[in-house]
Amino acid sequence: MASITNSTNLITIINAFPAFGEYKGYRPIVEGHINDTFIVEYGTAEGGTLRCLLQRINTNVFKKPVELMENIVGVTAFLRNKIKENGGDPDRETLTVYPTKTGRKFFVDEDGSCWRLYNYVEDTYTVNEISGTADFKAAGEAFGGFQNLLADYPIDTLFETIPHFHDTPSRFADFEAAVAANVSGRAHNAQPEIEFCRARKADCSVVTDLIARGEIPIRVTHNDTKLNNVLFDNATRKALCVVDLDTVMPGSALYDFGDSIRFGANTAAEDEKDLTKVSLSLDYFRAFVEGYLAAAGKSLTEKEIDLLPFSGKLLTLECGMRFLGDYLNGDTYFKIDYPDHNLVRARTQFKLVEDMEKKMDEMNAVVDEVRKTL
Ligand code: GN1
Ligand code: MG
Repeated sequence: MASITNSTNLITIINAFPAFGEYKGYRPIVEGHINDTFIVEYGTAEGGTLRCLLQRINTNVFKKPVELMENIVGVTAFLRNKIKENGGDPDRETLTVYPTKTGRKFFVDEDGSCWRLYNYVEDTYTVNEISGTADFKAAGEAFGGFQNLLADYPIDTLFETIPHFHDTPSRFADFEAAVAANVSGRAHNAQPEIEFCRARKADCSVVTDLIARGEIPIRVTHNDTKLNNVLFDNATRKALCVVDLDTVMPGSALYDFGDSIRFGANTAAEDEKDLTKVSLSLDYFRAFVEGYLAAAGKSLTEKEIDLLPFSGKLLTLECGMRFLGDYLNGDTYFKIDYPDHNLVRARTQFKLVEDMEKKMDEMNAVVDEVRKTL
């Protein structure tokens, strides 16, 4: 893997893109479990600073960077037009991909690493843990709105850049393969967690079976709807822009809804070690349902709305299985900060699944109340 701290390399990469003023420098930002991200600064003729976001695409995870960038350029251009039509500000409400000097959508360096450059949306913040229902309702509006704006996107032009990304039975099979191979030799540390997943095998196929039977539709979905993939506006405190478009693919709206709940309606962080702090907040759940359904509701079917609470549980279980599988595989996929990080993340997910199971009737009641107001 290329050294990302080697400044000569990075300057070469920065130089592959047009300069937006006088080059001032770059700095890494720690964000996400997958890609490497840097902020690049330019001095403008007016004496200000213009910043861009430079990212190395993790091609171990994203094995089809050409298709991935085709998807992102297509979707952001489409969103740009819609935002303009709706009287919004396309420079702040969607990402923009800046091509290289030779007009390519990304730059391949001498090590084969793929780099892309985005606009940096100024005067925004991200939220990692909810501190009130307003932010989470706003995130619901943002992801619901994203769904709604892309409802008439030509889905046939989208590439499935990571096949079976939210195909939970396929994730279950990967997890069983990780247990069987036990490459890290750590399976004995995770017996209760392994049994937890196995006891829920039947849940895994609920959504994929409905898709296969044509009972729920395939849509253009984001597929990684963590709360911290929404930029909030410093001035208005409102959700402004949905980011991290790497996994925009054909999928189910249930994947987007469910993954948002997994991350944002948890009363603790995704990797909280103290499991007594982990639970599903019904208030946060209600806030997200309100925001999401207000923005996307009319484009969803009754069947999809019926399944929203279950999708929260399903996506939490799926993510937990992925963390656990990575722990057993020796931490080859998600970035970790310490040796047991993936096991800790898996335990957090399973504690949350358990709590959602206890609260499923209440979650269903919330959705039934909110849908009546649509
Ligand atoms: C990864 O790194 P980030 O935040 O973009 C992962 C998601 C997981 C998430 C868990 C491409 O997302 O699927 O839900 O970690 N992205 C990919 O925090 O695998
Ligand atoms: Mg991501």
